[in-house]
Amino acid sequence: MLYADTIAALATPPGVGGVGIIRVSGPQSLAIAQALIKPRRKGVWRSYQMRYGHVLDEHGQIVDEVLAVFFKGPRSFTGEDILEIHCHGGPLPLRRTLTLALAHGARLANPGEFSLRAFANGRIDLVQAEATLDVIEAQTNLGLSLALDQLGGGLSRDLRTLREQLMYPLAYVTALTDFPEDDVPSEELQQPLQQAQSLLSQLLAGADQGVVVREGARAALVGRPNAGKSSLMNALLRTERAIVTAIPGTTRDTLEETANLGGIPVVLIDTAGITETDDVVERIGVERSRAALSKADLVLLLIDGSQPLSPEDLAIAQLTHERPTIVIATKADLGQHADLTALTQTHPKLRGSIAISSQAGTGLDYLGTMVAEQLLGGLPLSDARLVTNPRHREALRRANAALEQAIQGLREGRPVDLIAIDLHEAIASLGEITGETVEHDLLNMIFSRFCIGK
Ligand SMILES: Nc1nc2c(ncn2[C@@H]2O[C@H](COP(=O)(O)OP(=O)(O)OP(=O)(O)O)[C@@H](O)[C@H]2O)c(=O)[nH]1
Ligand SMILES: [Mg+2]
Repeated sequence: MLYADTIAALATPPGVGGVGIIRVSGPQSLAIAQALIKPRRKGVWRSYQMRYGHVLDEHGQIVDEVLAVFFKGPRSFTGEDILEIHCHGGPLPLRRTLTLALAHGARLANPGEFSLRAFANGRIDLVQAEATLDVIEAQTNLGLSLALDQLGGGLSRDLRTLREQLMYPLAYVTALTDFPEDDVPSEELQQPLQQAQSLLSQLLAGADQGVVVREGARAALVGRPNAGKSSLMNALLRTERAIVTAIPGTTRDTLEETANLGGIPVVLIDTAGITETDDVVERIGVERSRAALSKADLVLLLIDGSQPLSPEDLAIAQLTHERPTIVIATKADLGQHADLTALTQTHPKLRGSIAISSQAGTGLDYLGTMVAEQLLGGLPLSDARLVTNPRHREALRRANAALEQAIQGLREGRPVDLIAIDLHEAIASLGEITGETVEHDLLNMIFSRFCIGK
């Protein structure tokens, strides 16, 4: 066991709830259970068995009525002895129980320290530790199922396979470095390397999509005043988030809210209608609209479909030429009077157009699918295993580059020690993902993102 000290923390969110859990991990866990809790039934603390009893303070006074479970290491989340005390979910019983645990030898855990211990004790690898956080923070069902796959070790298995495929060639070329006059059996080494490369490419191919599913993307709704931006925002959110009126210039400031579109958490940015104006507030709003536009991954350009296309619409369309754009003709329930040809034919980054009605609800599902598909790079969601974490994607890219170099080196008959260096580099990059070869600073950075008690 790596840690001599025992940590404790509130594992449930602070505040009032039905139940609140104090979690303790480390060699003192059992002693703390024995000192703190008086079980109703006599007997010893057995692993995985829940016991009913009372937490008593140093004077023998009852602090709370609790259920408690002891997990004997190494078959526990952290790999250490763990005690979980299920208190009533009020701040006072929880705080007093935690204080008692600290008085009996535990110290307060740092953010993510339970997961860090699980990692350090070999219970989970880094991918799984990060996936734990992703499960907690998942914003859509799709994000959740990808995180659960990683938590279950799906990605870790692929990475292990990759590593094994690279190990044999590495061992071979390393051995050959002592016999530089020997021929490299290039053919024999190419095969496992190419297998590895094909798996690596598969993982990388889905990674851009995976990262979007996990991190989400930003879509700005822009257009003339009264085009129907706020109405669409509300319709996509299925709630009356933004103020809608018939008065042009209703929205003054940008407004952000996350919607689940096709499994992707999309931050929708409602903006002030873009127009020439002398009104100081409105002008600042328009500035913000332009800023939102320039930062968006995707622009939703709204044109009031119930009116003919205007020069203002075309001028606003000009502003969107730099960014991928979907053109939306609004208010379809009033009839389609805007001819969008002039606009759609001149837009260099047009990604599609659609007529919708926020009021009647028509076209919204299809719009959601269009947005999701665009954000996924114009492709349907890959059914391969998805890498979702940008850190993993970055390491996979480095592994891939090194591997490519090794394969080419073999083909060109480069010195074996150079090929060994490339293979080493590839394996090390893969190890960074699972945490086998990872810098201490990076570990700290990753685990400090967790909350206390996780
Ligand atoms: N018939 C119909 N009216 C709509 C639809 N969408 C919006 N409207 C009306 O159009 C007017 C303007 O709608 P908003 O959603 O406030 O438009 P906006 O683009 O946010 O306007 P600003 O905030 O002023 O830039 C309101 O009177 C809405 O009721 C629609 O699908 N059908
Ligand atoms: Mg508005």
